[in-house]
Amino acid sequence: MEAQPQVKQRIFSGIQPTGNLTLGNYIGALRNFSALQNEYDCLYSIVDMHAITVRQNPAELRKACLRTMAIFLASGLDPEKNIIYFQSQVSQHAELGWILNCFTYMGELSRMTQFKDKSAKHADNINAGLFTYPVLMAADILLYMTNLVPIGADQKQHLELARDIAQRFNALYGDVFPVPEGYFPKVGARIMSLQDPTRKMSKSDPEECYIAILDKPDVIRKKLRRAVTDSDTRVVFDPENKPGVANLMSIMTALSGKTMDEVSAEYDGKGYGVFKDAVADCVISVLEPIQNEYDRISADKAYLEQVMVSGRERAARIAYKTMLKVRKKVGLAALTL
Ligand code: ATP
Ligand code: LTN
Repeated sequence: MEAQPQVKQRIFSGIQPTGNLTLGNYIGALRNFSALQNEYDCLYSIVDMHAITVRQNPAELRKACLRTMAIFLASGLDPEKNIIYFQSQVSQHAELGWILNCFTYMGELSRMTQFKDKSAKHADNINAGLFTYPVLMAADILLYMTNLVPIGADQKQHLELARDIAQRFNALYGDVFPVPEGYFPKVGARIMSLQDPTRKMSKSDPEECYIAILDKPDVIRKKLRRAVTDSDTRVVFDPENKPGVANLMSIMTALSGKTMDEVSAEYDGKGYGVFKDAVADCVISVLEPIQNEYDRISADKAYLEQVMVSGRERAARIAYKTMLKVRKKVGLAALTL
């Protein structure tokens, strides 16, 4: 008998088109996206519906969506191998999101730390979407029968909830959804702010706190020179007592492939100035080629449009199939006669 071709496992991940993508997004998520593209069947989405849980300028949001897609492509994602698309253009995300809302408890959502952080940050707009955000994320993942989700450490709690929802749904209706696993980078799952290394680097924080993927070399160098360290001079990995230095070491380790011990042996005793410049060299050598690709790709609007349309169509085909199944299980009216 002929051997059956092995069906590839499915990957889904999303990034919000809010502000400028950072080095944290790159190391925590984007870099893994392209590393996994050959072995898995991948969907990578620009999750614009998640972005509107915080008030956005409409013209800016539209631009940020295209910019994010161009960064996906510039970082090495092949649009033939992967499905790259805008979340809001596949309406089944919202449809499944609603259904899963009915299988999620208020108590579970109130425990989400991102909700607590974001509602403290946007106290004037604590809307219901911000509260149910993790349910839409669960819908994103389950809509494609996803097995693996590459994310940074800050999304672990949301993924756990998606797993709980999948298990709850399966317990009621039979094995509908695979229970998705997280895929976290070994180093750099949580890159910290350059100005407050006890908090995660976030693209919605002030400029000097993060390195943007599109920051020019002189800006990168300046931001790293000003990064908060400590009054000691040792280059050793001690996240508790030396969070600033530990963060810079993580960045270098993640990008260069060197171990913490190698980085320490090379720079300990040379002073923070020399070490920071070496980190800058390393970051620039990774980001500069991406920036060049970005300039080329973002000038080609017709190409971006083509990727957008093809991604949307391919994603929608899978989403439609899942919804036929889910609607049937839950008892909603069939879509076809
Ligand atoms: P915002 O600041 O607007 O909340 P964000 O950068 O935290 O944005 P996303 O754009 O949605 O959030 O993040 C996309 C991916 O990047 C997620 O997988 C997230 O875990 C990862 N990520 C975000 N920040 C970091 C970081 N500092 N270190 C590692 N991974 C990160
Ligand atoms: N919640 C994530 C972005 C996100 C996502 C997803 C990640 C939305 N849907 C599905 C992985 C899978 C964030 O805020 N970083």
